[in-house]
This record gives sequence, C-alpha cells and structure tokens, in this order.
Amino acid sequence: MTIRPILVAPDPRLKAVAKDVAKVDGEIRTLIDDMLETMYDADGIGLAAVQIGIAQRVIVMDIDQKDGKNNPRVFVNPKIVWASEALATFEEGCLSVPEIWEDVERPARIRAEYLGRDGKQQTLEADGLLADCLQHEMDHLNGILFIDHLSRLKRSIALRKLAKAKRLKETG
Ligand code: K1U
Ligand code: ZN
Repeated sequence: MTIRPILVAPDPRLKAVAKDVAKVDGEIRTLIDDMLETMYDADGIGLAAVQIGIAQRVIVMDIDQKDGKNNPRVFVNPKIVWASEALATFEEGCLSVPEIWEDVERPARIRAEYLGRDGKQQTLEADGLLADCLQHEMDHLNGILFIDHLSRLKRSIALRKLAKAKRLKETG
C-alpha cells in the first residue's frame, strides 16, 4: 500500500468532476487500499479520490477509529437518493484545506446507494457525522470544497489563511 500526496487548495485538480467507476476491479481495490492508508496517515476521517488527483468516484471513510481499531468504509459511485428537509450543522475540516474549521449546514439525514469494495450494490441510511462526512466527501467528487458553502467573506478569509500558511511553510 502507498501513501499518496494530498492536494491542497487552491490546486485546480480539486475542481475536477469525477467519473463513475466502470468496474470495481483489482486496480480500483489498490486505489481504495492506498486511499485508506493515506487517510489514516493524515489523521483524517474521510478521503475522496479527487483529493489525491484521481478523478474517479471513490470515497473512503472511518468515523469510528478507536483505541487503534479501524472501521473502514468504502463508497464507489455513491448517489444520494433521498435527503431530509431538516438540516444539521457540523464543524467541518478538510485535509485539502488544512487548519481551517468552520460550521457547515447540510441535510440532517440521507439515504445513499453505492458499490462496496466487492462491487456489490449497497444502501445506507445515515445521520450525524456519517451523513455529514459522506456529503462532504461527495462534494469533493463534484469539485466542491466545504469552504464553497461559506459566505464570500468567510471563504476569502479561509483562502487568505491558507495562502499565508503555505508562504510560511515555504519560507520556514
Ligand atoms: O479532507 C477530507 O475530506 C477529510 C475530512 C472529513 C471531514 C471532517 C469533518 C467533517 C466533515 C468531513 C477530515 O478528515 S478533516 C480531519 C479530521 O476530521 C480530524 C483530524 C484530526 C483529529 C480529528 C479529526
Ligand atoms: Zn475534504
């Protein structure tokens, strides 16, 4: 398994709209394994293939990491087939927008259809962090970052903070 570099905004590759996976084959399973390794290495709870520069509709997630025990989830070609009118607010972060955390409002409950690691069709009803994280990751597959949900002012403050952190990293 390989840890892949995670793209950081404003990298234009994060704006790509990912394509459906035609077949969950060995190549896709290697991508899934590399994404899980990359997500755990970065202390994330989710990762979309777009974040490592691969424009395919693949997401990995683990919102239940506890005491060194992993509970990985895999979503290939996910689709939200129902979303509640009720909204919920979560403070979100993103491995592609480091050190920025902001409240984002999204549907509180969703039903999603997707393929698992074995290529079999699955349905999931989710609320709480699972629903929020899945919507955040599905946004990545459509070239959308969580800061795109913020007001113009908050987004420009976030982008300026990111640029400053990048400058500091480069100049030491
Ligand atoms: O970059 C990503 O898409 C992953 C992102 C997922 C996410 C987090 C919070 C709300 C919605 C979606 C992250 O994993 S950010 C890192 C993170 O959550 C975390 C890092 C260190 C400690 C605890 C949490
Ligand atoms: Zn993200």
